[in-house]
Amino acid sequence: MKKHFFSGIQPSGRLHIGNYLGAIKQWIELQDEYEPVFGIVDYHAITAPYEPSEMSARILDAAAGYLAAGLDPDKSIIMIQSRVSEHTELAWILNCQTSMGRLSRIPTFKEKVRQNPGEVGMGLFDYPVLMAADILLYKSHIVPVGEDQVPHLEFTREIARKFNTTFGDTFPEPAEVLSTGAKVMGLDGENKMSKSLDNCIYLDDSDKDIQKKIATAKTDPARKRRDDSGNPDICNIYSYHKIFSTPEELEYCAEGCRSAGIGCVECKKILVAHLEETIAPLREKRNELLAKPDAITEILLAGSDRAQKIARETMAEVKSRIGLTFG
Ligand code: AQP
Repeated sequence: MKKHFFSGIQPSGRLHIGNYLGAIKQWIELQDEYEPVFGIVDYHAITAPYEPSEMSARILDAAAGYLAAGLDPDKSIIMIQSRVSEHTELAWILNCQTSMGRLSRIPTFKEKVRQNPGEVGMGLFDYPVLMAADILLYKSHIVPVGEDQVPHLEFTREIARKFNTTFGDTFPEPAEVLSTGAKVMGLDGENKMSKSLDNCIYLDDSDKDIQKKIATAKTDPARKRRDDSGNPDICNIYSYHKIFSTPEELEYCAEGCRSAGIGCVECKKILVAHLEETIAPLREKRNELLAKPDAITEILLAGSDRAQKIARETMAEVKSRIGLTFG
């Protein structure tokens, strides 16, 4: 029997290259070795303001993105979080083992408060506990995530340790698995690429969208004219080159920038070609899949049922450990 692990993405907007490089690309590499559970984590997506009438379409869209990128429903369990109520049930039990002080110190929470000072609900505060429940429910030993999620994994290990110490050995302490695109910066060059900040190259962007976005994206702010030399180390476009370009192109762009041998326009052109090459097949496959929404729905419902079988076993063990076994 292959081991399981859980990872997921919120249906809080269109998938972007940060989601792809930070998470999905690694998921595909791991689906032969494990039987992973990939969630569309809709309970997480309702922790920020959203439009209820759009949620089902967003879930379908996320699933089409997963499948287009290469997730295989015969190898991986692709599921919807809210269809497996054990996620929130375990979150409640873990809540009872969590201090408010610890949650308030998690950097992602502090960042969300900074971005939306008027919108701090309990759901947002409690987000890491639900995420810990998602992971521990499937007894994950590893979790492939982007760098932004590392503090949540640290918290998950702590809560697993605390539960094990208090009630007996139940959960493994999961380790994060980071990829080369572990932190993709947004087009603004200031924040990580994020659906809610709309600073993204999306996986369904057209070639034209990509060209337009990169043409207006910030570079080294000190390089004002073509003849100025620049510093690739502080250029956001160069940070994308590091992910997408060949070593020769990297050298060419870095050297050309420092010596003013090439301008930002040429440097961006090389990047655009790579982005188009990466995104076009994903976009086309996604559109094909979305033309048959019933087939996607079937995969999601079957995946949710498979996930629930595993989740129920864990919950039976958890309830027995904590003494909720009356009758
Ligand atoms: N910019 C990024 N670079 C690398 N990895 C990233 N991930 C997200 N942004 C980047 C990884 O994608 C997975 C799913 O993330 P999520 O959608 O559940 O939540 P998020 O990290 O909060 O993503 P967004 O786009 O920033 O969503 P919003 O704006 O709704 O909060 C995770 O593994 C994450 O590391």
